[in-house]
Amino acid sequence: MRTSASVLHLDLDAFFASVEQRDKPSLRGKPVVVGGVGGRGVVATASYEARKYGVRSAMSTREARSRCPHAAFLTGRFHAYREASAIVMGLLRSVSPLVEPLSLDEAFVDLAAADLPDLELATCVAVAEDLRARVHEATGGLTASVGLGTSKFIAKVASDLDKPDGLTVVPPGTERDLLRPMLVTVIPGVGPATAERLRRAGIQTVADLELVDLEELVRLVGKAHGNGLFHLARAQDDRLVVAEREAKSVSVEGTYDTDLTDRKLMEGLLTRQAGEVAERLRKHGLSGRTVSIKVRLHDFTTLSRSSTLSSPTDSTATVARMARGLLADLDTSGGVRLLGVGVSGLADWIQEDLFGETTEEEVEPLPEVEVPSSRRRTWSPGMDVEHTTMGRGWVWGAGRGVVTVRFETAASASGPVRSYPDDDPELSAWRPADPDETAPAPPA
Ligand code: DCP
Ligand code: MG
Repeated sequence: MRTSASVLHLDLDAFFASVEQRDKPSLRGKPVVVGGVGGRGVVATASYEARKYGVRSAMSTREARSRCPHAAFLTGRFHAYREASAIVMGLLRSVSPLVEPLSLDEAFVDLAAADLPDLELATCVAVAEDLRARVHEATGGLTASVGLGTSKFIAKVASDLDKPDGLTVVPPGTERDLLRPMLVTVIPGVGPATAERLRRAGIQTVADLELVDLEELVRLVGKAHGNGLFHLARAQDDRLVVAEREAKSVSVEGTYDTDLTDRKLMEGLLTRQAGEVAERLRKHGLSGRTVSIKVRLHDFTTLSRSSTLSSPTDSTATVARMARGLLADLDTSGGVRLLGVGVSGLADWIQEDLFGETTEEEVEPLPEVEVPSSRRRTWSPGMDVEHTTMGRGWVWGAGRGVVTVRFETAASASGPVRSYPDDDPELSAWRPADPDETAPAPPA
């Protein structure tokens, strides 16, 4: 165990929503909900103004609308999130070579690998405060919350304690006092099912958990996890901050004797393969952010496509949905000989539930990924548009043949609203110069 609070965890506040408020001045200080806006959509995140009304990640958008009807409901703009993320990760890497991103908006930084005079508490705190200020500056106003501690576990717990825009330092030696009153769910890997199993055994807080000996714990939650739980309950965590993970992936493929032409069948096969991949991920306690498919055509040309989530998944439903979405963009009319599904960008720090017991129900509300399709011309609320004379703006709403746009950008003041026929040739979707939402993977 370290003796200095040199593990830093940084997590941006209400990330997607904050990026929307930055780029849409009229929404600053207002409730904003980002997620699926359709009938069965799910909230990806809500601004802190919307959280006051009880809107939460993974809640159905329907529920969110009833709790906070006056919020702006927007679909995601992943290009903007990726761009902000890259700026932040770049800043972190300027502090230390050891930066381990966990998702688009959070990362560990190992200050012990940074070029610092010492690792005294005051030194680490100064680095953290400076970093927070620089993130704010470099991203055009996003705020980050930071935790400092002697391990990944403690740093991550700490960054959550004073959100938004806060810094929490856990001085070496005070870790166990901090954890004791907390619910067991604070421990990475303790999801709803494990928490319930522990609760039935009368264990609700970390303090309760500390009283359970290893043997009993193994009996309760199994050998592999009992061990981890035993140590984490005592704040014993010596996992390293790792900059580059080994390129790992889990994939499944099948070859077919006859050329497949039925799309429904192909989708069914991909769904089944996604199930096998997700099962293997869960079995090994892994999750991954990048889902890819491999398709070999009748003429044996092989195509690969991939798409990346904002946070890792091990859910059959999510992997299957993404795989089917990727297939939708390919021309398979000539027939298909091979289909495969893979997940890469693997992490062993699963945000949902380390014990691989999350039900599909619980995993389903993961980030809704919009598989981009260049052929569609739909106006989703929040998307970037450009008008030949009015310039840049965003879709405020659309329906009944009309699209309403607010003309403003991060750099402008709150701007005017105009409506147009939804096929107005003067209006077009706006994309940054380097979009690449779905970069084709190198040929397999
Ligand atoms: N996200 C998502 N679906 C979820 C959870 C998160 O799409 N179920 C996305 C949206 C978030 C981003 O990931 O903006 C970062 O996730 P966080 O858990 O860090 O949540 P926020 O940054 O939104 O809020 P907080 O201030 O609590 O960190
Ligand atoms: Mg965050």
